[in-house]
Amino acid sequence: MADAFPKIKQIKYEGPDSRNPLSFKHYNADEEVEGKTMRDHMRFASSYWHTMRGQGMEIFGWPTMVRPWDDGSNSMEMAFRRIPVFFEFLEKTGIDYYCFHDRDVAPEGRNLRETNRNLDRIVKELKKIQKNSGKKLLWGTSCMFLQPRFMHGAATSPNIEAFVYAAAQVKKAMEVTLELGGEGYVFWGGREGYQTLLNTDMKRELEHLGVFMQMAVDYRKEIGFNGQLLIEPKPKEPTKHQYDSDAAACLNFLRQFKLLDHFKLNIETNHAQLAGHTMQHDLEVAIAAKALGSIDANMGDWQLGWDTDQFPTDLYITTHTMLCLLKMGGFTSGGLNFDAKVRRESYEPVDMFHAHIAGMDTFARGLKIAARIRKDGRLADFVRDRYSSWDSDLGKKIEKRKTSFAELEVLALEIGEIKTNRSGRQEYLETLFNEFI
Ligand code: XUL
Ligand code: CO
Repeated sequence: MADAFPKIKQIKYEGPDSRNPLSFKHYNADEEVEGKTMRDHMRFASSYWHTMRGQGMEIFGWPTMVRPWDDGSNSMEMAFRRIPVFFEFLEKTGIDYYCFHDRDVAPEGRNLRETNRNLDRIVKELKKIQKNSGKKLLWGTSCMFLQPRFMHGAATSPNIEAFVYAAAQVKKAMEVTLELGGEGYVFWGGREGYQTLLNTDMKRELEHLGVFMQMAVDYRKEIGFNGQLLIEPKPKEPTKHQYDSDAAACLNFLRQFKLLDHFKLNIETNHAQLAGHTMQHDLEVAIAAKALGSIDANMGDWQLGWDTDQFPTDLYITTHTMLCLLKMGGFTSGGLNFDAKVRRESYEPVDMFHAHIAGMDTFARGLKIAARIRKDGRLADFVRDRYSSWDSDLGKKIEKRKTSFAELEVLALEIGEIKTNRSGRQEYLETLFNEFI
């Protein structure tokens, strides 16, 4: 184990009254909520790209986060040196899982063969340290958006060579995910979209994406990878329109290409917001289709129109998220991955701890609040009661489509003007929700 954070001890649960900033006030891993430990509810993961590769760089500013263990280079030597630092971090925060892109953990070589060799050497090391630490891979993915060869997209590029390269890259990334016992494999459509329709054949690009995903399904079967395949919606950035724009668009794509049985969705808070939705909206869409697989936990800023990937500290969002998860019955292979980065100004290594503690505590509170809302029952009762007219014989008849427009017309004439509408009580329900926050 490295000693990159010599002044920081294991983060412990000290309860809400603790004044120690490096402690959990609400996340108590072994505490049970609705018959399951918090650890098992959350299945927290840290993302390698932000935690280990984030440097606080943006278009107006150079890196601010010059880590004491990192020389900022993309060498193999650095790739090896980061691994024990990351696992020390996971150990000290009590986070059980991690996620990575192929290129986060190992640099590209002079050609694909050398790149794959680099990755193999690093994966060997990751496998060893996973075994010794008990930490696990939640999901792997491939980075097909940084390198200039993917400037026009990967599977949706007008250049067939980009498609070919992407196929080889995903093949390898799926193999290493299997090798590391990953519980899932994520496709986030890095540049699968367009900048202008003037140069774009949308129909053709989507068909290529469909074929690409079908080949991924084939390869998953071929290598005996039992992890869950996931698509992560996002409406824009880096391209102006990303094809996987939101949960509904992804489900439609999966249905069109007969992929629904093979994929679930990885819903990210900030992406749902960029799509003009709430996180709760996209979760409900995914859950209704039995397709919620995993969550990228972060939050955006309503004043900014881009993906700020902030650590989740908004109790309303985490409470709604946990309400959705409890309703669904919890994760099977998914988890809460902090696809989140510390602000550029929070440049000290200790901020990595503050940030993850903040996210974990905010989710733990969200879980406890959600469980109390469910136990109280008033919210669920209200919703159930709101639809009670449908619990009638007529309701069953319509829901089972045992009736017709003509039959309903006769009824409508009998009913006359509707006098049975009831208030939606939004303001009352918002106050009720607040009672628990
Ligand atoms: C980008 C994003 C990605 C995916 C993995 O906005 O969320 O980091 O989670 O490729
Ligand atoms: Co993400």
